[in-house]
Amino acid sequence: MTSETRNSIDDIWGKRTPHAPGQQWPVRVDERVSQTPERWVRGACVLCSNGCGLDIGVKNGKIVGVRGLASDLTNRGRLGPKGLHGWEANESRDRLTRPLIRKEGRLQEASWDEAMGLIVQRSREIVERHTSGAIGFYTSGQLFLEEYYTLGVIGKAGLGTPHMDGNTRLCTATAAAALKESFGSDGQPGSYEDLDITDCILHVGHNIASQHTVLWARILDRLAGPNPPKIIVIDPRRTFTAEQATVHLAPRVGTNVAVLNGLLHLMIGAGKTDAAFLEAHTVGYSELKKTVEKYTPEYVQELSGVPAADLRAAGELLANTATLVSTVLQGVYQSMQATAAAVQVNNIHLIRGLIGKPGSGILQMNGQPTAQNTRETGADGDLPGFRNWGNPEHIQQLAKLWNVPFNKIPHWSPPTHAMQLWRYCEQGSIKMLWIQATNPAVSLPDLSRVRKILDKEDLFVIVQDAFLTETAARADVVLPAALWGEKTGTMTNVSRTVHISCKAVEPPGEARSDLEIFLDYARRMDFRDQDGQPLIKWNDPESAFEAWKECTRGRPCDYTGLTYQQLLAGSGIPWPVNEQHPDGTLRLYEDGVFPTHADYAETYGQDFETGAPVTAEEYRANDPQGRAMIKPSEHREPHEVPDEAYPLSLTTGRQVYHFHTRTKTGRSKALQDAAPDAFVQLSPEDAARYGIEDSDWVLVESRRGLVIERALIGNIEPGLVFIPWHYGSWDDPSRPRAANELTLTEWDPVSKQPHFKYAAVRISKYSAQEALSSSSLLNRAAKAVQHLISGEQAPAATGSKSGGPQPKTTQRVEG
Ligand SMILES: Nc1nc2c(c(=O)[nH]1)N[C@H]1C(S)=C(S)[C@@H](COP(=O)(O)OP(=O)(O)OC[C@H]3O[C@@H](n4cnc5c(=O)[nH]c(N)nc54)[C@H](O)[C@@H]3O)O[C@H]1N2
Ligand SMILES: Nc1nc2c(c(=O)[nH]1)N[C@H]1C(S)=C(S)[C@@H](COP(=O)(O)OP(=O)(O)OC[C@H]3O[C@@H](n4cnc5c(=O)[nH]c(N)nc54)[C@H](O)[C@@H]3O)O[C@H]1N2
Ligand code: SF4
Ligand SMILES: [Mo]
Repeated sequence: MTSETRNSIDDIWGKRTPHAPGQQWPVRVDERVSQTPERWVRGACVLCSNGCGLDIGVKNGKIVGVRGLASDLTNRGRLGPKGLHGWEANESRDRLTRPLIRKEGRLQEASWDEAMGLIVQRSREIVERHTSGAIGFYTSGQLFLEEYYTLGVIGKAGLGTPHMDGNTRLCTATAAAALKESFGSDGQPGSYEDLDITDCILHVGHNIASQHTVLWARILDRLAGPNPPKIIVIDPRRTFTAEQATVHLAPRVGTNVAVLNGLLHLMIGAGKTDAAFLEAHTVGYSELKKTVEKYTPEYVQELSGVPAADLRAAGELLANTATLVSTVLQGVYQSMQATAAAVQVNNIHLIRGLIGKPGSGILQMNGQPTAQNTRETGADGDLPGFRNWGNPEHIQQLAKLWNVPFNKIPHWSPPTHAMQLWRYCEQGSIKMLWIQATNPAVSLPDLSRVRKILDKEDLFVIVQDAFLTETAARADVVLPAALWGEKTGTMTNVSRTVHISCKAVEPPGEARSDLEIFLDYARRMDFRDQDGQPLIKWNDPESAFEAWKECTRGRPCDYTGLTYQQLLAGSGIPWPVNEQHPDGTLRLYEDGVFPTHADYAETYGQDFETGAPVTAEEYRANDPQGRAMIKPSEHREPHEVPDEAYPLSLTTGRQVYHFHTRTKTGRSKALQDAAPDAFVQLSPEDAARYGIEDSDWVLVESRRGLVIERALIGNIEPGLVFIPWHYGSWDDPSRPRAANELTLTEWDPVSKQPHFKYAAVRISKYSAQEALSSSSLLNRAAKAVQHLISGEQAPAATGSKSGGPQPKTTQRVEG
C-alpha cells in the first residue's frame, strides 16, 4: 500500500507554489511511503548535491519511506523523483552482506577478520617492499564527512601516501579549481537564497531541471510568481532547462570559452562594468579586456555555431541585470578548457561587481551529495581545511594537529590526481588500490582500459560497496558497506549547508559503515602519533566530527561553532559557523575581501594552458592581498574533433530518473521502468542521413570502443549525438552499452577533470541480421560483450526488469 503526495515519475517537479522576489519560498511537504512508519528519523537525501532535508520512515526495523523536511532551508519539504524512490535500494535482496575474497579466481565469502587481516598483511608487505607510495586510495563523493576525514588522516598521516583522490575528480574538481583560481579558496560565494531574489539566472552546461529537480522547482516557483527572473541557458541540447530559457545558446561541444569570452566582450562593450568594484576588489581586469576584444559575436559564431544575434541578446541581459546568479556544471567541468571556462563565469560576476550581494552569487555546482566534503577533508588531492600543499606553514599546522612529523605528510609535489593514480596502477608502481563508493568500471573514460587495469595480476584491488557492481566483480577483496539510513554522518551541499543524516535501521547481514571499516584498518595497522598514542583518536561519527572541527579552525570552511545537536534541530546550516557567525553564513565575500592572501590562500594557482603550478615566490611577488583574481583565457579547439572517419560529435550526460551507474535507482521499480535502457539521441537531420528511425538499433563507434543503442530522435543539434552514461552491464550483459566505452582519456590541465563531454564517433544502423552476416562487425561486437562479462556478473536486481534490450516505448524524451 504505497501512499504518495504525488506521482513524481509523471509530475517531476510537483505543484507550483509561486513566490515573489524576496519572499520566503513556501513550504510544500512531499512524502512517499510503502507502509505507515512507526517512527521518523532525521536524515538528508544523498542522491544529488542539493542535500534536501528529510525524515526517514521506519517500521519493523526497515526503511518504509521518506518525507521532506518542512523546516529545512534547502527544500522546505520538497523531494524529487530520486529522493522519493531511491531509498528502496536499501531494502533490495541483492545487497552485499558478507566480505568476499578472491580465491582460485572466484570471489568467495569470508569473515571480516579474514578480509581485514588480508588487507593489513598486504599493506604491510607493500609498505616494506615498495614504501607507502605503492598504495593508492580512490574514494567518492558519497561517503559522509566523518568518513572522509578519517580516511584523509589515515592516508596522509598514517601511511603517508600522496596517492589519494576520489571520483570527485570526475565530478567537481573543476568547481574547486575555478573557485581557487578566482577567489583563492574553494567555497561557494553564493547561496540558494539568492535564487529567491535574483533578476537573472545563467545556467552554463547545467541541466538543472533534471539534475537538481528541487532547486529547479524553486526557480519554477519564481517563474510562476510576480517579477520572474530572466533565464539564460548555454547547452547544445534542448533540455528541460533550455525549454524555460529567455535565451538559449546551443554551442558546439567544447566551445564554452569562446561563448563566454563573447559575452564578456559584449558586457565590456556596453560600458556596464563596475569600475569602483574592479578597482577596489580585483586584480587582472586589463588583461581580460585585452583578451576578449577580438571575441565579437561574429567571431564567436564562427567558433561555436551560436548565432551572433542570440549571443547579443544574452550579452544585453548580462550587461543590464541588477542581480545575477550563475550555476555551472558538467557541460563546462567535463568539457574542453574546463577551469578556464568556469573562471570566465566568475569573471562575468566580477566585472559587474555582482558577488557577495543579495540576489547575486556564483554556484560552481557540485553533483554528488558529499563532494564538497571530500574536498574539505582532504580525502582527495586537497589538504584538509582548504590548506595549501605549497605552503609549508599549512603543512606544519596539520603536523601539529595530528602530532606527526612534518615530513610524514606528503607535500613534495602536487597531490596525485585520479587520472594519474590510474596511470600508476597501469604502469605498476601502485600495487594496491582501495576503492570506496564508486564504480569506475562504468564511470571512468575508456572502459576497456579500465577493465584491463582492474584485472592486472600485480594490482591488489579492494572494493567497498553495498552491491556487487561491475567494479566489485573484478576485485580481490570486496567489503560490504552500510548505506545511507544505516549509519550517521554529516554532509555539505552546494550552498555550503551542512546536514546531518542519522542511522535509522541496521545494515543487512554483516555490512559495516565505511567509518567502522576505516577505524578498524587504523587499529589493525596500529598507526601512532609521535607520542606513541593512537593516531586516530575518535571512535564514532560524533567524535570524528568534533576532531574535524578543530582541523577547520581559522580556515574558510570553519565548522568550529557547529554541533550535532544544532544540526538535529530542523534545518541544515551553512558554514562558516563560528564565534562571529554562530548561526552560519548565507553569503561569502559580502565585504569584498577574498581569501587570496599568500599566507591564507588554498593555492598559488596554475597556468591555464599547461597546468604548471605557480611558485610561492611568484605568487608572493604579486600577492593579491584579498582581491579577487580576474584570469582570462583564449579559446582552444577540443582535443578530438569530427573528421572523415568519425564524422559526428558525441556528448554524454544524465537523465532525471537515474543516478549514475544505477546501483540505487536501477533497484527502484518505478525509476527503472521510467528509464529502462540507454539510447542514442540524434537530430532528425542526422537520422535521415543515416536512414535511422526512432527505436532502430544503432551502432556507435569511437577510436576506443563501440556500443549498440536504440535511436531517440530530436531535441539536439545536427552533428551531435548524446548517450546517457548510466547503463553498465550489471543488469544486462547482453550488449555493450556503457557510454564510457567510447570516451577518451584526456583531462583539463588545471583541474585534471576528464573530458567526458566530447569525442568523435561514427554511427550506422545496426541490424542483428546484417551483423551476423558481417563477420568483422559481429566479431567486434561479440568481443566487446565478452570483455564485459569476463568479470563475475552480479545477479540481476530484484524488482527491476532484467534480460536483453527492451523496446524503449516508456523511455521519456528530454525536452
Ligand atoms: N537525475 C540525476 N541527477 C543528478 C545526477 C544523476 O546521475 N542523475 N548526478 C549528480 C551529479 S554527481 C552531477 S555531477 C550532476 C551533473 O549535472 P549536469 O551537469 O546538469 O548533468 P550532465 O547531464 O552530465 O551535463 C549537463 C549538460 O551539459 C551539456 N553539455 C555537453 N557538452 C557541453 C559543452 O561543451 N558546453 C555546454 N555548455 N554544455 C555541454 C549536456 O548537453 C548536458 O545537458 O548531477 C547530479 N544530479
Ligand atoms: N561518460 C560520462 N562519465 C561520467 C560522467 C558523465 O557525465 N559522463 N560523470 C562523472 C561524474 S560527475 C561522476 S560523479 C561519476 C560517478 O561515478 P560513480 O561514482 O562510479 O557512480 P555511482 O553509481 O554513484 O557509484 C557509487 C557507488 O557507491 C556505492 N555506494 C553508495 N553509497 C555508499 C556508501 O555509503 N558506502 C559505500 N562503500 N558505497 C556506497 C554505490 O552502490 C555505487 O556502486 O561518474 C563520472 N562519469
Ligand atoms: S533534488 Fe537531489 S537531494 Fe533533493 S530529493 Fe532530489 S535527488 Fe534528493
Ligand atoms: Mo558528479
